[in-house]
Amino acid sequence: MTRLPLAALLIGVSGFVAACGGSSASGSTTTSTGSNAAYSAPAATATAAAATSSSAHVTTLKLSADPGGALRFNKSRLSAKAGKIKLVLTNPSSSGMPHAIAIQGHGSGKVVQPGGTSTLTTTLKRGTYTFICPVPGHAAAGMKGTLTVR
Ligand SMILES: [Cu+2]
Repeated sequence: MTRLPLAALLIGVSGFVAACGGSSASGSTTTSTGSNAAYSAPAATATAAAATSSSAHVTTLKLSADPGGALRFNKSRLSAKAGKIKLVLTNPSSSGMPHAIAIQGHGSGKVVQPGGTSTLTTTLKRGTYTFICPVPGHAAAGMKGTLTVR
């Protein structure tokens, strides 16, 4: 007695689910393909624009450590638009010592040996920031500069 209603219930439920899923799937495919085109066209455009602009907004700034072994970067000033900023520091193989790139208060790339590249990606608002080499003593010796975010 209990099995029958249960089975019937299960069949009924699965039938329902199938019917629901089937009809809503095909229904929404048909309906919302049409309405999608009209409705989510702006949304899709916005998403596409956001994706494009977010990747376009990643400002990559390249700099390098002094190839002659001095405790300085080859640039003391950098500037970028507000948003996602990627700093790429090349540590020339002739530098003879480890270096890294960091922005005070906004993270640090990893310390890399000569021949390596230290990368830091962060999101910055407008303002003035100090980029440094976080290896102890390097910034104090002059391995730093100013990053202006506009
Ligand atoms: Cu350094």
